[in-house]
Amino acid sequence: MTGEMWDTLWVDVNLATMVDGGEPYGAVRDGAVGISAGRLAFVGPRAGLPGAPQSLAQDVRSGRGRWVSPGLIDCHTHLVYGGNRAHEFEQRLAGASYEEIATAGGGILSTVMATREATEARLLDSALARLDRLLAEGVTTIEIKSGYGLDLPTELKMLTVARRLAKERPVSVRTTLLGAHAVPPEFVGRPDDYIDFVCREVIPAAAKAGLADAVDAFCERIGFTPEQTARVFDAAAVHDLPVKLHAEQLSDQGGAQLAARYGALSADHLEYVSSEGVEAMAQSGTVAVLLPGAFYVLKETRKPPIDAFRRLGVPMAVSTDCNPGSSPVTSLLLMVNMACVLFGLTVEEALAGVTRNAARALGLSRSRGTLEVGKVADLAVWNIESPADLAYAVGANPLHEVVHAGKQGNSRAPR
Ligand code: DI6
Ligand code: FE
Repeated sequence: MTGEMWDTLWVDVNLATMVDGGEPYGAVRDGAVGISAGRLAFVGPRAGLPGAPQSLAQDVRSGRGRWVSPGLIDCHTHLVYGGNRAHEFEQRLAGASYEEIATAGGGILSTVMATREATEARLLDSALARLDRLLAEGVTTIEIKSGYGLDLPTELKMLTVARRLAKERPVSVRTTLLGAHAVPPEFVGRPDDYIDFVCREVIPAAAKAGLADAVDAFCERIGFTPEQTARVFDAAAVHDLPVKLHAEQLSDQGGAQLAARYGALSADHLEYVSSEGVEAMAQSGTVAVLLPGAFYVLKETRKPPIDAFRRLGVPMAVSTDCNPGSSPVTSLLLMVNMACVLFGLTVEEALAGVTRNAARALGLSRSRGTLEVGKVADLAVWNIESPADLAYAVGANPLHEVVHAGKQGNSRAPR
């Protein structure tokens, strides 16, 4: 080959490129993937390679017929937090509701106390344990929210820990400031004053420190009103930060319409979204992030309107919502299964939900989410017969190895 050789060339692999519009899963049988300087330099059938493999790359690897997909993307997590809320799980099993526990001062606020007390080192350690479980299943990009500090130092501490995780492990981290998650004890009965504080102090400080890639809020009876949420979004816009929203998880607040009006990257949960909300999201191209773990753990019975999303072309993503209250989940593949079984997604839709559409929910469509030339070389290599195995085999982990930005990440089995 003339010019530079690629760093790595994978052959004898089947590709689930997850590129939309062609074969199911964007599949390419007997494919090849070339990697150069951390980016994808070739993606296609082996027969389309511009020369003999050995002439193309320093390092030629056989996948031995395995499947390669984009690295998985967990686009909605609260991975960094202190404490544990197993006792609330027991209370809910005994009949208490999530909202009752929150109103009585438990719920999010109990995690706020534990997170304020925890040192940065301790938060890092506990988050790493959870992160490692996600990475072991092929995750290469994760979004992590703040929201358990609700004061300036702790919100910044959480975001700092989230950024540090990307230095400790082969993973890309996107941080989201969720200052408007709940009203902290210092502002009880004064939610508007708390929103002022978030807008005037927390968002500017996080933006100035480069600690936030996006801003989120919890628009809910036990969270904030659409008006309060709009003020948070206005403050985010001042700092050019994209927005996302916890919308319509427990009740319909019109949050989806609000998110759409602000061109939000995503609206998340959406069990109670109205048809107006779905239409607004379709117009604005806002991704619907589905969180079957929270639906399952809270024994929710109302499902997000999957048919309406499909009909109107609202892109659907799927995520763990990893958090200590409503979704203590550290398996993205389990969420893929649950999105199919509980919500009725096809396997292809669910896998698009943890790749292509998850990238879009993070504003990363140009660099991640599919196997396409020019994108970051984030790959998951699987011991499976077909992509459907990833949704079908509950509790199995067929990951063989991971490549993050062109470099071999954690592998489960020796090659
Ligand atoms: N919705 C959720 O699912 C998480 N936050 C939110 O607004 C749960 C947070 C928690 O219960 O700790
Ligand atoms: Fe959440």
